[in-house]
Amino acid sequence: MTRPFAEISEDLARLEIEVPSWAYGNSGTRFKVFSTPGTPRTVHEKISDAATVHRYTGLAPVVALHIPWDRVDDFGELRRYAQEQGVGLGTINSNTFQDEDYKLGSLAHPDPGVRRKAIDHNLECIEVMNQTGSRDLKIWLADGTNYPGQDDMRARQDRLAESLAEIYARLAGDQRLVLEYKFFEPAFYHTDVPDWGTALAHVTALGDRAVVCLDTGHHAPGTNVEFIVAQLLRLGRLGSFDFNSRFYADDDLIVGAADPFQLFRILVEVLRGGGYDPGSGVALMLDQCHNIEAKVPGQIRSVLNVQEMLARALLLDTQALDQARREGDVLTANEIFMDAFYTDVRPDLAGWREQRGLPADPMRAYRESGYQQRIENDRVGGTQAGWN
Ligand code: PSV
Ligand code: MN
Repeated sequence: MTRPFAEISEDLARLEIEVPSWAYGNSGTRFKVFSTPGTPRTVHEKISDAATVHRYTGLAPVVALHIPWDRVDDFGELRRYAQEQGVGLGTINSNTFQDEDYKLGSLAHPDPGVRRKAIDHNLECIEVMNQTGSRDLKIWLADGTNYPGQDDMRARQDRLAESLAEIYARLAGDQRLVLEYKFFEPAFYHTDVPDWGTALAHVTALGDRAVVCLDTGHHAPGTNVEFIVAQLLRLGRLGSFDFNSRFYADDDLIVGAADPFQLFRILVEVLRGGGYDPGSGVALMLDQCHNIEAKVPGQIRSVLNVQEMLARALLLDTQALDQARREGDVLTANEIFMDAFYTDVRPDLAGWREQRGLPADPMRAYRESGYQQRIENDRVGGTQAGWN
């Protein structure tokens, strides 16, 4: 028992996914960063690839940038270039985890000089946002400690709060500070923003324009992530997702690859909590790396996976579900939920795409387009983009 596909057609058309520029560059595990033929050498080439994903799917109109990986002299020009390619520039991700100075942390570092440097980097990112027209500054911190006694965890929270307050004060208009949590890595004994509760405490102290980013790979195994989604939406503090898939840790695999059912459950809660309503402010972003697969089709697969699970979540017969719940009919409620998940929406989605002038099978259309061969032939020489 599900809603008919025709009923969800218009809602599906609102889906906009923000793709990460770094998904198109070489990135990787701690062991080996493999290079792929055709990998972009410049930010412009990353944006062309992202625009290609959008052209074949209609799903990815915005590209998130990471500073300094995507630093250019003229962000106004980059913005215009992106527009010409048919995409916009989205979230600016700051990076205070790759400089020697940040060995013992950044915004929570015991040395005020290092904290200053990390704050200034985030202020520079706000300046970038002013030029790119981006709404969100996303902060993920590698801050934490490896050994008990290494630093005063409580003092680190105070320093972090102070640093964040200075950054937040610089935001203007509708700009937002989005704080991302992660329960471990690269710090292993404790991280300074390990969980949604800590992130929530910090953003609440900052003000209305501070919200939380939920990276699906940043929880302990077995965590009920959709509960966190429900709670943050309920409190009006879910700012964005970093979607990806994990088997063991922060694996950064293609979203929906490891556990499509979890993605479905998350999207059900997003719908339930108004996170997909127009103007909700929840950015559906990917945070992935493609280490052994080709990157552009890897991103196409990713956005299609989100679309498929969103379609299934939209098909959920919430009226029938409410009734079963009111009647305390546990098994019927579960059956209605599973009916939506088990519905194969692929044929309907193929028709839906064709009606909108998109390829019915974007993966195949990309394979047959020659784009991959073209970038592999053209992009020789120069340095492939990566994590440095
Ligand atoms: C940290 O693991 C993280 O999830 C943050 O979002 C970083 O910005 C990103 O990965 C880099 O890929
Ligand atoms: Mn992330």
